[in-house]
Amino acid sequence: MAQRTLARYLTEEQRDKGIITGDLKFLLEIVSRACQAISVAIGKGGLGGVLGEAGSDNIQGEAQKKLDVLSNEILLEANEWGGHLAAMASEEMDLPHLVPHRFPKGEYLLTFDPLDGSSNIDVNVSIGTIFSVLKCPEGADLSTPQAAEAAFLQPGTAQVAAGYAVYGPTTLLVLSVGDGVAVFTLDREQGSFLLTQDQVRIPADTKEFAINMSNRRFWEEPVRRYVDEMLAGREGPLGKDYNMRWVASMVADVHRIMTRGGIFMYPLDSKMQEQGGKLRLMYEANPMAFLVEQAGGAATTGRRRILDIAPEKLHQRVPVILGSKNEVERVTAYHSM
Ligand code: AHM
Ligand code: MG
Repeated sequence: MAQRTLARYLTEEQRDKGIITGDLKFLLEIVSRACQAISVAIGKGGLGGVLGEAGSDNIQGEAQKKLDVLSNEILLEANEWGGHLAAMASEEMDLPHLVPHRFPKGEYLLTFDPLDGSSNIDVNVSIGTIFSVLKCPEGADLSTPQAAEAAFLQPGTAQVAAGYAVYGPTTLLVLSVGDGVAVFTLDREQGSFLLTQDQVRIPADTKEFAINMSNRRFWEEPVRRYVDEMLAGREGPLGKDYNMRWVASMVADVHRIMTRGGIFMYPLDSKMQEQGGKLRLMYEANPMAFLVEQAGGAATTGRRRILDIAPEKLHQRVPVILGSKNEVERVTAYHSM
């Protein structure tokens, strides 16, 4: 049987289920090409002069790495000419990027975190790209980048596709077009992503959690209670021993959960009370929540389902708790006691 490339998978989804359009297929194929280009740049490391600081700050005041800037440029350039997009928004850019006048415009909006896990770039640990696709509302004002922001402010339930690439020992593309989650592995010789797993399922129960424990003193009581119960192990109220993992690249931590279950938490803490959390709704929380739900897991802020949040601004941040359903439901319930 012929190996299923990403393009073939998308064509079959289009033909058999009718859930994606030709433009969406093209868009996802282009995004996957951009991820391949990012993977090549990352693979060169010190030889390609791509490591280290870029010497600039992004909109959130975070120092940009050279690879943050390069990955952002690769995604913008790959996507602006094809006629499938109305506009793009990125974690690394203050305002949306409009399709230049010289190119045709399409009906989709693309948001991305071009290089997630920036603190892991220079230490050769897995990093990734996260993306989300929305439909551009009819009649949206795209006359200026400022005006275009409103078109993006749609809840996560409106996503038509979401995915991430992990640049690890292998480069993977994990994708959902609203019909379960599929995993593609980059065949470097062939230069294409091949389907290696379809209909990923996250087990409802787990014995593994992921959280940055150094923030413990800043957490809210429900999260502290839940983590303390897990640490108490077999003798504690949960009656089992837990293992802990924290890569500090959301893509890698979420991918482990996709593979063998677990719970990931970047909860609200008193240090970032004002910002609303650490992770970004449009570039990180929504696409990951979409994928996790499509794989049978759950994703909340502790207080509500992430995908139901009506965004107020492009760079909004939210607390994130996601993964194995029963565990996410347990800690979410603690927030309402
Ligand atoms: P980034 O997009 O600037 O890389 O930040 C997001 C990352 C996530 O990938 C990860 O879960 C988190 O930040 C790690 O934060 P911390 O360094 O506080 O553990
Ligand atoms: Mg990120």
